[in-house]
Parts: sequence; C-alpha cells; structure tokens
Amino acid sequence: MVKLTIDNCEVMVPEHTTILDAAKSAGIQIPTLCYLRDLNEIGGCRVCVVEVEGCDQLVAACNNYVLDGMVVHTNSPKAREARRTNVQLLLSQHDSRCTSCVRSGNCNLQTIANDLGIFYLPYEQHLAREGWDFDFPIIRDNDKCIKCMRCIKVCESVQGLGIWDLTNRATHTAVGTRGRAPIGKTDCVACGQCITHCPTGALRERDDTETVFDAIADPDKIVLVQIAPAVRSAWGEELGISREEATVERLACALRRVGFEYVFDTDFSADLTIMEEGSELLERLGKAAKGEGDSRGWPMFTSCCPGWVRFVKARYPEFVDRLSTSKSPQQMFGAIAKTYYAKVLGVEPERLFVVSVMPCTAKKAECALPSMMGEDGAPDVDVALTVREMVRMIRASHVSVDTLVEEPLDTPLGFGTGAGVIFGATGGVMEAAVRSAYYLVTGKNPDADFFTDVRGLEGWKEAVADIDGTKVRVAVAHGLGNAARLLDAIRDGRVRYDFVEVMACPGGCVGGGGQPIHDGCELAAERGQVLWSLDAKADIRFSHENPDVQACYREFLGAPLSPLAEELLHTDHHA
Ligand code: HC1
Ligand code: SF4
Repeated sequence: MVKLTIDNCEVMVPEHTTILDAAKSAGIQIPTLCYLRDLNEIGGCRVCVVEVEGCDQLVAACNNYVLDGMVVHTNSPKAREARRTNVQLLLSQHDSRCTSCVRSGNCNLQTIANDLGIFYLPYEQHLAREGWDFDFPIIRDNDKCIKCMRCIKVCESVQGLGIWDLTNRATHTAVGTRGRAPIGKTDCVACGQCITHCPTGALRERDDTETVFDAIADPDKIVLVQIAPAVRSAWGEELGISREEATVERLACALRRVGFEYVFDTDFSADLTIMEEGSELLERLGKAAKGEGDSRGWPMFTSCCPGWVRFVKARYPEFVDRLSTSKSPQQMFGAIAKTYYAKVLGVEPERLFVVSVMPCTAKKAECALPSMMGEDGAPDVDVALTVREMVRMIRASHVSVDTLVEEPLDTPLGFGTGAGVIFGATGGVMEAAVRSAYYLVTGKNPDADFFTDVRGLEGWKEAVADIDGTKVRVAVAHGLGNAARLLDAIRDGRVRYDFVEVMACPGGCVGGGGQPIHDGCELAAERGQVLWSLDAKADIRFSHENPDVQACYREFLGAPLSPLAEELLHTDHHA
C-alpha cells in the first residue's frame, strides 16, 4: 500500500493507483475531459492537472501514479489557474453557443467551465467551420471538438474500425475521417459509439424528430411507434425516472401524449424473428445432416444488428452469404405493420407512418436501405429515432413525467415474450433462439433457463447447446473488435461454429450508440440486468408461444419461411 496526502487528507491506496483514483477514494473528484478508463489515458486535455509538492511542473492526475509520502494539492491556486487557462484555451476553438447544442445540460466541458467560473472568453476564437454530409446518421461538428481523442480511441480499440484520425498539424490540428474521406465513403458502420463517448456535442445523431412531429400533425397519416427491447432499460435515465418506474407501459403513456396513435413493441417482432431465423437455421442444419449441399458456408450469423451487418459487408464481404436472411425485428415490424396491420385496421398501407424508437444510430441507415422497402417502394419503417431523440420529443411535447401512468400497449403487435425482451442484451438472441429451436425440434419446451451459457459480458463467448441430443456449436460476440477476432478465427479454421450472434455495441443494444449519455460511465451491465429480470418475471418466455405471433402466422403469413414470410420478412444482403 502507498500512503500519501491529498488536499490535507491522508489516503492509503494500493501501488500503481493513479492520483485521480486515489483522490476519488477520498471523495475528491478531480475534473477530467479526455480521460476514459482503460481506453484513453493520454492526459491530453490537461484539465486534471494537480500540484505535487517538490515537483516544478503540474502533473496530470489521470496517468500519473501515487508515490509513498506524496503531497498533492488538487485545487491550489497554481493548479486552478492552469486548469482555468487550459479550459479557456479549449474554448477558444470551441463553438460555445450552448443554447443550440444537443449536449447542453449534459456536457462535461460546459460543467467544468462553469465550475471554474469561466464567464467570459479571453482568447480570440478560431472555429473550424468544416462541411459535413448531414444525411448520414452520424454528424460531426468540429467547431465543438476539443481533440480529446476519445472518438478515435473507441472506434479503433473497441470497434476495430479506425474511422477517425488526427488531421492537420499544430494549431490547425483537428479530428476527421482517416484520409479525409466523406463519412459515407468510409467503413463507418454508424454504431454511434463515438457519439456516446464524446464529452461535448462534437458528435451527434442526425435529428429526425421534426419529420416525426410533421407526420403526427398530418391528418392523413396514422402514426405508429415501436419500442425496441433495450429502450425499456434506459429511457427514464435522462428524464430522472428510476429504473423501477420507467416501465414500457409508462413509456406508452408518454408516447401517446406526444401524439402517436398506436404504441407497439419491437419485442413482438423479435419473437417473429426467432421463428424465422430459428427455422432458417434448422432447415440449413437439416440439409447439412442429410449431406445436401449448402453453398453459403458455416456458421450462420444473426443479422438483426445493422452495425454488424454493415461491418460484414465492409470488412468481411466473403461472409455476407452466411448472414441470416431474416430481417431485423425493427424491419419485420415495419413490414408486418404495413401489410397485416393495415388489413386489421382496414386502411390503405400508404396512410401508415411507422416510427421506431431504438437504442441505436445504425437503425437510421438500416431503414433507409433499398432492400428494406415494400413492393410499392415505400420503406417498411419511415423513421428510426434514438432514445435521446425520443426524450427530446417527450420534453418538447410538454409531458410532465411525474403524471405518467402505466398504460397497456396496443394489440396485436404490442406483446412480446421474455425471449423477445432479452434481444437487447448480448447473448439474448442466441438464448431466445435456442429455447425455440428446442421446441421446433422436439415438439416440447425445455426449461426456459436450460441454456444460459452465453450470458455475461465476456467479449467472445462460446458454448454447445444440446437440443435433445443434437449438439449445436454457438458463439456470441459484442463490440466489433471482438467480432473481428472471431471472424479471423473462423476464416483461419481455428474455430468452428453452427450459429453465431454478433451485436456491434459493447453489451449489446443496452450499450447502444443511441442510448442516453452519461459521460465516462458504462451502464450496459446494469441495463442488461433490467432485461434479464423482465424475462425471468415474464408469463411467457418462449417466442413460439407468443399468441400474437401465432395469430399472425395463422391469419396472414401461413408458416415460418412460407412464400409470404420470405417476401416480407427476409432480405438479400447483396441488394
Ligand atoms: Fe436491438 Fe433488435 S435487439 S438490434 O439491439 O434485434 O437497436 O433493443 O431493436 O431490430 O428486437 C436495437 C435493441 C432492436 C432489432 C430487436
Ligand atoms: Fe466508428 Fe461507430 Fe463512430 Fe462510425 S459510428 S466512426 S464506426 S465509432
């Protein structure tokens, strides 16, 4: 152990503890901007500088370690003055019009500047004034970039993509796409991880809220909204509602007050996805067992995460054929809404305007794919909103959250099973699929918890699911860096699997790039627990037992993989 003094407090911490963590253990919160634990510990922003007795220079607390007998002052005049100057210099290259910034009120730079009493900017401002493709789901505004490098690091180290890089030199240093390519021409998969790891408003999603408000105001349109599984784990965070209170039924109430006519659940179509994807897997395994050829190759990969699908197309095109042809639950919902549900309502499909609320930014790109349009050329899903956009709409609609009550979702697309809920956490799609595969093979249900081997946050998990004697080799990865390692191992013949689930974001959709932002905090594990416990409490925990899914097959689709199901619920990833 090391004994030191920080701001007149005696502190005992293990060796190799940073000054930042040592201070934290004594209840002293040193401000940081660029720091991200284990990811970005470069000491670049110089906001965490502290004075150490005996040292001529101030030191960064985030990447300097404690020494026995050290005496640290985190808020001495010298440290405070340097911190203030450093923040003022950052602001000299920062568009500080906070009122028109999406991160106003949730910006670490804003908070630190305020706490330091910076109420005027002494240095002349130089802004970048760069252009951007505002149609892309990820928007970069370099006037707000403080060059903390977090986006570079998360994209490179966690997602293995390396889209961002430093551009220019000296005072003109900026962050942009590597080689300054237009963002749409890079391999960016639009996962949004750079957004949720940005400390300011330099990165944000394309805002589609006005399009939705316009649709709601249009008397000719019937506006439906679907709520993705992982949204229920996090939507209350920005609104100050506890996890217990922030139920999907309360969210239904909020969305109706915003003006949505029907509120449905993507869990419904997650169950539908299991029926289609599970049947596809079993059909392919059956053919393989009979020795019938299959040119697509193994394993079969899940295809519900659009960031992952874009990643395969961009970086591993030889594996595109191995993606399940099943559309994602978001897209299946839209396709069913504009056909089956239009019939239930007895209205022309053109009148339906389908919105989805997703924990994801890549869903915006997915719903715009040419392969995700109906026969008439209209999109299955008209607009995909992130949770952050949805929260802005709730606020803009003057909904007072303490008056929200639990309201049932609409039927028949508003019911999902426990298996549908866990889609939002890494391993959940696999677990849901194995539960129903067991039934489809044997005609009887296993215990709902018979296969839990791929739960947990390890980056790459593998297991063998025993389906009544048939061994199915499965793997689960989350975070595209982990996915790349897994794909390389498959390509090199080091591992062999039958079925693989990949989610682009760490933790799965609960850690999605469209979720509420809490600077420097990873909440995927906590949010995932919400979904696992909703599943444990659910009355129905098997996708094939979803009565609304059963009715949809009985009344409309026929059976999984029927010609109509193929037409509406499957896609060609090459298209
Ligand atoms: Fe997801 Fe999915 S789980 S991809 O993370 O398969 O976004 O929540 O909606 O479509 O169901 C996201 C979540 C989501 C789809 C489902
Ligand atoms: Fe990288 Fe994802 Fe950001 Fe694109 S959206 S730059 S892939 S982190």
